[in-house]
Amino acid sequence: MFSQQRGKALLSEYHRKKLLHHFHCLDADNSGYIGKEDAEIFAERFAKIRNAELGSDIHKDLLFKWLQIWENFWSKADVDGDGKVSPEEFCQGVEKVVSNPDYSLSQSSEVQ
Ligand SMILES: [Ca+2]
Repeated sequence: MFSQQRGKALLSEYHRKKLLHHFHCLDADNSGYIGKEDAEIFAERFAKIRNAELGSDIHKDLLFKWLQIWENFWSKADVDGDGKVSPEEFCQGVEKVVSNPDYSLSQSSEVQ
């Protein structure tokens, strides 16, 4: 779980804007939050790209994968546990990963 980390701005304004752009791309239903339903929408979109019927094996497989992404990545930034990730939580979650030396993401050195 991510814990709150206030008063520590590791990300520049530039990176924050980039992150918020990513956030809005992931907010598929434009609710202002990233949630499980956005993962479901992505699964539908990807199924359509592959001309797969909703409910087909391809769609089910995509849905499973997108829900895994939600469970294993996006939902980790849900600090207050309301089941959705706000833009602020999203930025804080990324800051947390970037500032954690135990994470060895290949791009982490660029974001400093
Ligand atoms: Ca939340």
